[in-house]
Amino acid sequence: MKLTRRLLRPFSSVLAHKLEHYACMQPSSLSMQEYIDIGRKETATASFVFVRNELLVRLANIMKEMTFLPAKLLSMPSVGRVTNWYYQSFEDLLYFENADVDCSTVNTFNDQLQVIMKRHSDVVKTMAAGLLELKNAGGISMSREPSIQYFLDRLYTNRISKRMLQNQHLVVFGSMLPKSPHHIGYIDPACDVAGVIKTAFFDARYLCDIHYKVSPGLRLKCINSLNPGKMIRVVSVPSHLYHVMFELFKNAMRATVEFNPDTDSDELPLVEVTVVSGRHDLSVKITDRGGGFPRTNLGRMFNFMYSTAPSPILRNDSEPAMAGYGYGLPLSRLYTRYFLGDLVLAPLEGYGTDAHVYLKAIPFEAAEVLPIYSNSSRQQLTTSIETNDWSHHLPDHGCHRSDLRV
Ligand code: W6P
Repeated sequence: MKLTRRLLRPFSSVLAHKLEHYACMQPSSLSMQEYIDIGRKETATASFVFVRNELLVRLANIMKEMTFLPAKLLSMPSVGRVTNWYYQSFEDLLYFENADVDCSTVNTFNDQLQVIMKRHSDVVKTMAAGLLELKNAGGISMSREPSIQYFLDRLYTNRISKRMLQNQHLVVFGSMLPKSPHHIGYIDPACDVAGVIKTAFFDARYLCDIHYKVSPGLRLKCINSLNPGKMIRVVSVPSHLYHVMFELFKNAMRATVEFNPDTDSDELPLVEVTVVSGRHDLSVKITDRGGGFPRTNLGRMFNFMYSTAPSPILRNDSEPAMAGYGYGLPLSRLYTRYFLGDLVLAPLEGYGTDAHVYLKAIPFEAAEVLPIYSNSSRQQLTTSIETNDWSHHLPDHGCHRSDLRV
């Protein structure tokens, strides 16, 4: 059977040894400034040498964590497909480990990177399918669910970081085209934040109009606290910002429309956005009057396992494109946290919701947050927390561990 063969794919002892070797090395976190400097000053061969090693390290670190996932999860067909992609890519990259550092190697390497990027393009979708398979197979002990959330946060952060690295290399030193000539890979050194926000808003509004025939308008306020009156421009990854804002706007619009039935578009309460650039932070507040939600729901809105459930409360299958509450919110928060920003929801139940997005405004400070394989992460993955030592669950835990409070 095809599946069995895949699951039993031979993994040579050489490869196993290399995996241990690279998993012992710590990923190097780069700041936005360092990414820009590499793009501007480095040579293709120097970038190759760095990316070759760093990708192997980042791959090995997360692959090592995968091996400690609950056996039942690992045995799900879709999860097996994902893990095989990782082993395949690790092997593909090892091929370059001792290659001559010259133009021809760099060209072959770049072609291989494109293949790897494509191979991994459906990781999120396929892992989601794997979680659904797990659920349909009777699920897993509640006490192990926090381990899965912990792992998925790290898997997707690791994935965001590798795609950043690969993309930067391929745009600057390969044949991949940037979105605009002044971009350095994914990075826009003078990102027009308000422009990205408006684009995300009108794209979300377009979907909202299709699904509900109505949609709320936008009130956008921009405050450049350092240079009053001047446009806000920061070093940023516009595609990440777009992804986050688009997700938040879909949620805000859906809530606004559903909380105000039989209301024309021009009567719906506006979605209000405030953008403020400070010395350290770029802050965005998105205020909707969509009725908010109870504070106790906060944790589950960022929970991958919970969001996998085709739950009638959170899912409406007749509205796939505006469904919201899928993986959109947890992934968006990972995008913001990846460069040391954050995403926080503050509901006012019965009235509306404030969503805050924070990004680092200083490119030296905007450094990658990367998962590092260690004894501690292995413990998080393998320990089940059965007993809750608090009388009640508090909002924002989102899971069953009492040891998460800081
Ligand atoms: C809601 C639920 C939500 C999630 C994310 C952003 C805004 C909103 N508004 O009611």
